[in-house]
Amino acid sequence: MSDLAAVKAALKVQRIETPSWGYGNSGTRFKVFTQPGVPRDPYEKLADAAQVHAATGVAPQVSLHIPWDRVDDYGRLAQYADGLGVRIGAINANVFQDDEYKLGSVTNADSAVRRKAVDHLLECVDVMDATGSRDLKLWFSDGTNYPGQDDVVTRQGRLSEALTEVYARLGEEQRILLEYKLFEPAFYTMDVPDWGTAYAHCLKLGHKAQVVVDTGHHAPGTNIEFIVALLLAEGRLGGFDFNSRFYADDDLMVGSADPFQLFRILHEVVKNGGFDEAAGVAFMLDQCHNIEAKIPAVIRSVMNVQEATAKALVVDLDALRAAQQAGDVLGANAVLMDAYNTDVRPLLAEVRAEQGLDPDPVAAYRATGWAERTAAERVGGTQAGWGA
Ligand code: AFD
Ligand code: MN
Repeated sequence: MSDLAAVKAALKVQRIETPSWGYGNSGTRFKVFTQPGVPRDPYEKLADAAQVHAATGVAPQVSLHIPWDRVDDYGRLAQYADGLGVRIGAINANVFQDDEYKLGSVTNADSAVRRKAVDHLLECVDVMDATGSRDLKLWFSDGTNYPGQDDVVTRQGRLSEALTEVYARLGEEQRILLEYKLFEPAFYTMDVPDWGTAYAHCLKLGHKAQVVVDTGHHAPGTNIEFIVALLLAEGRLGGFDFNSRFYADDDLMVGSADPFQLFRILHEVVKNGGFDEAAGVAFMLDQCHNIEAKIPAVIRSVMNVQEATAKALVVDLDALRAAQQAGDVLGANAVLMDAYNTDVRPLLAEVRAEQGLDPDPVAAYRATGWAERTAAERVGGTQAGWGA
């Protein structure tokens, strides 16, 4: 049986990164519903993220998205974050919103467009130098909508050329996290559609290139934990973009649609050493809150990742391996289900109390009056959203 003291110790050092864009207005292609108190600049986004860390104790890092979070002085922004008790995490490039990128960015047939895109990626590495970020997260919306539109292999060559130039720019401790997505916004082919394509490019680039698994980026029914286990075994799991989906890339609160899948993913992480700091796995959220209040929704996501992690940590791995070795199908499944069916909320309440935190992070946040204060103070200016 797992050593509860070790489980609690592991839960106390867990680090979950929240997305700056999760605090701004967001929506679907049909409508973006604005909310009162939404941040108007990266400083206010960091202030909101700091509320999540204050309530949960495990969310000290915040991903930025450039140009949505562009500022004149990134060193000053990093210092401001430090003053809030948080720090800047991954830098997300954005080569999916400029008009020139309609037919692709780094895989566009027009070399001038490719140059513009690569220059942006290089600008993001400059930002990393200024903020002390380790990770450059690259997601490309590049792809085609119709058979015949462009050549798959030619586009892979353009992608490889761009990635090679950016990889050469990285510092020793910096990484490229290459994120794949099977569908959307391109409807026929995405240029980085699956883990195999991302993995192949990372192998070509070198050890500082790793794969990001966004849990909303697969065909329905995909066994994501299989991909996670294999990438971990190969030393190529750079991190996660956790979110939840019922049908598409819904970017809902983590674990809200399928907590069992989230548990299975974290079981593979724990079992395969992905939870160890040395593994360098970035546990990031990538979600948007279209109708629900943003900060409580991010807190709930962090709590759901904590609960799935706690369940994964209480799996009796010795008993599991013994049953697997013996070919005891039902016994092995029962060991795993025992852990999944364990109510870990009392354990997490103890962990939070031992950290000097309220056992109920959402209630603790609501009691701060932050929502009311920011709704009253953040008047005027332009609320942050996908365009800002
Ligand atoms: C969109 C993309 C992808 C990316 C995120 C941040 O689908 O998940 O990680 O934007 O750029 O959600
Ligand atoms: Mn993502």
